[in-house]
Amino acid sequence: MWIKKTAAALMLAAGAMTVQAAESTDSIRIAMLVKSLGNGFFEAARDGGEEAAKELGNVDLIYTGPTTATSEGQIDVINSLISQKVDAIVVSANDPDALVPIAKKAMRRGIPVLSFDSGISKDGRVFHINPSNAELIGYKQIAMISETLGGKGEIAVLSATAQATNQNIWINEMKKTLKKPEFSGLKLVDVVYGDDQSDKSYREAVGLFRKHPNLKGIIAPTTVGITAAAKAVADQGLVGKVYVSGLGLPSEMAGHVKSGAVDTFAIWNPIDLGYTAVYAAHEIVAKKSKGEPGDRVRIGRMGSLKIDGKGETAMAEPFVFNKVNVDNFAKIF
Ligand code: RAM
Repeated sequence: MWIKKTAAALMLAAGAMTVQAAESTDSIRIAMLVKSLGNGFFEAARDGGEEAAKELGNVDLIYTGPTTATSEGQIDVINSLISQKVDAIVVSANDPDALVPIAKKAMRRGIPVLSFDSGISKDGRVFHINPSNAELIGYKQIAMISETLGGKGEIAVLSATAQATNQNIWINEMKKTLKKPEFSGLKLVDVVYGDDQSDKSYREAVGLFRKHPNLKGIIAPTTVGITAAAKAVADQGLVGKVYVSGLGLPSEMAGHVKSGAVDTFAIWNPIDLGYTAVYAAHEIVAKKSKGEPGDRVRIGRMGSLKIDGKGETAMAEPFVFNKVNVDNFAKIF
């Protein structure tokens, strides 16, 4: 910071034209475009992004997203970010393919697009940051509900939107996991979508109870869906009869673990994920890495990311929460 300011002061002495150049290269504007606003998971990712921006010193973070989780809404936002001439976009995509043309347009204009959390297909981004290995995320969710239910019973999935890249990949992995002999006692009877809206997710959960009277478990691979489903279980007097598991934030789930609607759930650190996405975007804008397959991208306190042959990278393992540890983490995210 001191060096940068001194350099700017020296340039100021040298003349007005140099000052303009110094100003335009001074701050890097990185937009974090999330699936939808009002989602605690992305607010934690934003906090991580802000931490990275502060640490890097020359980054301004623009946190943005549509009000509902649609690709149309995200396309409008990207159009406006292109007109604002931001320096980079990190996006959690509502659809793998629908965003490709607009993301390509941004990249043609010199704005690198990275996806994180929920990916854009290969042609629409420099690389994608997975929070964790998809197979493991799918496996963990089946293993958690299986343990709670003693390996037996009807289960359903309450997902986010029907087009969400990340949830669809995880559901696919869950279906593969269910074919393993150790999970043969579990029967997947339905997959429904709450669109990452609390009220719709709640209604879908209640609909599952009505449609499947023998339902024993709901897996919600979304932080919005899991809280809504847990609330529905408690409200309908189903604690002890139907268990909810999946991916949730300890801060939103602690009460539901205590009510008994939830035995275990998992997640990775959303603050670290947001920090990583913004840090990595900075490295690309600053031309410290091209982000090509095989490259390693530096990410500050998180170490580095290695980009694989498909232009993707994965972070840590999902962490499992229960009544013993949930309160400790609830203070963090
Ligand atoms: C919701 C979103 C997000 C997902 C988490 C687990 O907040 O759908 O994309 O990663 O849940």
